[in-house]
Amino acid sequence: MVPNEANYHESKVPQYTLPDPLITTSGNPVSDPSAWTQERRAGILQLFKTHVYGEMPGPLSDTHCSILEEGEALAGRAHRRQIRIHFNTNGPYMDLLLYLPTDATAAVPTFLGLNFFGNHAIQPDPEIHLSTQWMRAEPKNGIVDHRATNASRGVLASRWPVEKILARGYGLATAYYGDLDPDYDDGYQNGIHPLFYREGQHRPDPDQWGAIGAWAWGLSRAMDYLDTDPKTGPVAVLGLSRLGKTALWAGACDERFAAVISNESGCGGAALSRRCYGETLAHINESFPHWFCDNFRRFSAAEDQLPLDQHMLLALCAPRPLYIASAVEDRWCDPHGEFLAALAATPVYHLLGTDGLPTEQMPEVDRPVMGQIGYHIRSGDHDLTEYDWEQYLTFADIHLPRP
Ligand code: GTR
Repeated sequence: MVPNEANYHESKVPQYTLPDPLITTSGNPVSDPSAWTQERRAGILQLFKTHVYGEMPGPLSDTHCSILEEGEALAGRAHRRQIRIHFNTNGPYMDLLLYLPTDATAAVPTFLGLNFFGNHAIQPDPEIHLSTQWMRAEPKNGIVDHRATNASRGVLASRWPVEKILARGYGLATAYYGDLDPDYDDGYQNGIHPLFYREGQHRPDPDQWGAIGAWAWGLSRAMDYLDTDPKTGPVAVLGLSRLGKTALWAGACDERFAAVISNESGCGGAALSRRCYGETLAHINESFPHWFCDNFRRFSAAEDQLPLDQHMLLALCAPRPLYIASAVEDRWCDPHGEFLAALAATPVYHLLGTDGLPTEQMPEVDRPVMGQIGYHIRSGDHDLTEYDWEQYLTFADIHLPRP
């Protein structure tokens, strides 16, 4: 099926009714926090597993870590550590790059996010190991024949203002998403999926994880490591675009993440699917058949049949701090649909005793709002910018506890 052209007119958004996160599938109201925590939350999580991102396995029992390198960085202002997380004895691994401020006297809250082109792409720091595993199938950013070269060192530095993050007293941890699963439709042969196939299985079942599930699984393995490190405090998980979808899914599945930040995650992320504005399920399933579980394809051009919508994914983060960021020119991601999803998740935040999104009106461009849910729509296009980071740092100052 060839998807229709994207709709960019509010007047052409179809009439829709969102499923109510506070009414169970059997029609009962969820009226107290324990009914949410003990029942409804698990029910919604299961809906997302079955229909959207797929079931995700737990950690492997023989996962172990080795320190690849450790030293001073950024003229002595940072302590850098590179950790190789081996998922099993001889199989694939993920390299975690961690920067901590050297002047910290106690554990520091830390941002964790996957990156697009390898750890070495986030900083021109020559000590960072060149990612050697599969690269995005794009002949740019110093990638030749799907392999990183030295020409890709620091190419994504604008998205990772390490000095600013450290100067504000935070740590930063990142890993390359291709270490977990290469971002193309390879029938799930080259990433971590085969580690979990039962005998005779060659691809995930229709309700089992796709690439987003695998990337989110990797974020939880990074969290396993950070949990063991006395120098890192609460962890905020964040990501841009497909990695923003991933951050939301990781935050929903793994409540150890103390805060969740979605930077322009759009369709299949923070944006409401039923609005069919910008990218639709038909577009995304056609272009990226490997991102979601196979069951999700049943909802291409049938959004109203979904037993959920993306506001319920945001509600799975409640009552933890959640930040949703859009950009005004990034209409493909449906900024208004991202805002409306945050608003529609707010009743769950209220039930759990927090304010959620502190406004019902879509804020002006470059005017962030910060309650337990934060939101901004900044000027410019699809990207993770210093402006975005400044809001996340302020949001973290408000919400992430320090000892
Ligand atoms: C686009 C895709 C979006 C978004 C983006 C990205 O092509 O349609 O859903 O995820 O890629 O990840 O950069």
